[in-house]
Amino acid sequence: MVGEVARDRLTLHEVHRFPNQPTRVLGTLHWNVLSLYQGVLDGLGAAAAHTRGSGLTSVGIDTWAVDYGLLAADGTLLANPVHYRDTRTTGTAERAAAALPPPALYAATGLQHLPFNTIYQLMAAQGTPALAAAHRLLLIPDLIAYWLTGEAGTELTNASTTQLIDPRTRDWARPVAKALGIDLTLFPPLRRPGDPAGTLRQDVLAETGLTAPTPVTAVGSHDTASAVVGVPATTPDFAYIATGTWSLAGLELDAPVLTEASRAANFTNELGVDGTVRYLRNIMGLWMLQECVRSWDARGGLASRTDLTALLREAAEATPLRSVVDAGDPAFIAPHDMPDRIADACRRTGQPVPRTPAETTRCVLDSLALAHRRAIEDAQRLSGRTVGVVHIVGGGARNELLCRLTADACGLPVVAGPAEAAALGNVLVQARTAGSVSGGLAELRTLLHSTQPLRQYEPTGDHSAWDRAAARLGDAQVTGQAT
Ligand code: LFR
Repeated sequence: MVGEVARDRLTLHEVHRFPNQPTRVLGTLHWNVLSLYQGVLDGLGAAAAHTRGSGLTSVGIDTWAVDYGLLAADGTLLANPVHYRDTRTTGTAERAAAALPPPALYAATGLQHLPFNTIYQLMAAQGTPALAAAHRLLLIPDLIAYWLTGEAGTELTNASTTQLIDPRTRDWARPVAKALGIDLTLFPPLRRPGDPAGTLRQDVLAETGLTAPTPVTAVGSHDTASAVVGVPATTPDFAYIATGTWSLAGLELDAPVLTEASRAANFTNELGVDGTVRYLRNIMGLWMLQECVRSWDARGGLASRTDLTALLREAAEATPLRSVVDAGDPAFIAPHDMPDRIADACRRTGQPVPRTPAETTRCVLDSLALAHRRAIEDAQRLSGRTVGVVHIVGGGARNELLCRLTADACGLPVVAGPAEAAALGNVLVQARTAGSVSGGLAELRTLLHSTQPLRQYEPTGDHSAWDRAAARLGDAQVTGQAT
């Protein structure tokens, strides 16, 4: 994505897009990290062509969180990074809890329990040859930045998802690492969004057609941190839902909430840009629908690819709230057989099993809207803040049915867009470092609001129908909490 930013102008051009296709090798799910890096190089080449020789002011990288590559002393990648949806972490949370009880872990890190948090991945990797040989650990965006520049750092917003950062000091939680046997010297020094992160190497310039010097700037390298910068809020009383593969629903706060009630509700205190805290909960998101579509396509063969537009139209006409599932349930994390897992969950909770793809789609979207509502209600209760508007950003902002159902479920107006909030938030932080724009997050958001197309949805319908649907799932829903 190439952004052009001035005081009163903000545009984004998609110059290249590439698939991210994980591969299972000997039973372990890996990222194809070199093919992703090739996609980045091709994208930089397309960006160079787009600017017709005038070059780029800066480059910034964001990706998903928690995953990492291990490097040898000479910088060689020792193994292909493992995908967080791999099940190698099964059982490590129990081992971690024996060394450090969950309440103490939460008090020190403020992170929600997700089975794939980096601490659990590192504990699962203990005793492996790759970890034994590792000289350095780089989170995925830091790994890409290292390959582009030759310089290594650990960007803070993404580091906060490792569960090795204290959100009060915004520095390493050394006692946590010690208790879990994790070697913090593997991580290069922390850097913050807006910090310089090197310049593109000669070979990268030669391959992409860019000119020297092209600086790399640290941004909110966790995609969700950049997406939250990209929320076009005009008032402070907003909640956000960054929807795509995941739905990350919550509030932007000045300080972490580390109470036991917050832990019980499995809320996270990930770090944001400009000293903020992203107080949110992970909800399965459109992954559930993407995986259903993958299963239906596989069953139907190439001849009968799912028509998503038609499917969403039929889902909009399907019976509302016929069955709902807990969209916070970690049972939905792993790939494969999603329609069957959804059917099982409906059966288990005594609800009708969806019979058609349209009914399953409606069940997924109703369930996501219900989980959105629960997260936003919990976030307000736990932080003592009140919300007047919900912003939906990310790819899900294009899904009108999801936006409408979320407005109805929350009983609040929803402002949808931009779909490319992460890319916009990334670019804005770079632009501020470069001096093209100035101000805090409020000023950056004013620019977003005045330049990006947005859609508003007012809540409609019978609000109590959502209460009744929530009651069918009971109190344990939508937390994914480990005790
Ligand atoms: C979204 C995201 C979430 C994180 C998950 C795994 O793309 O970054 O914020 O919890 O992916 O890394």
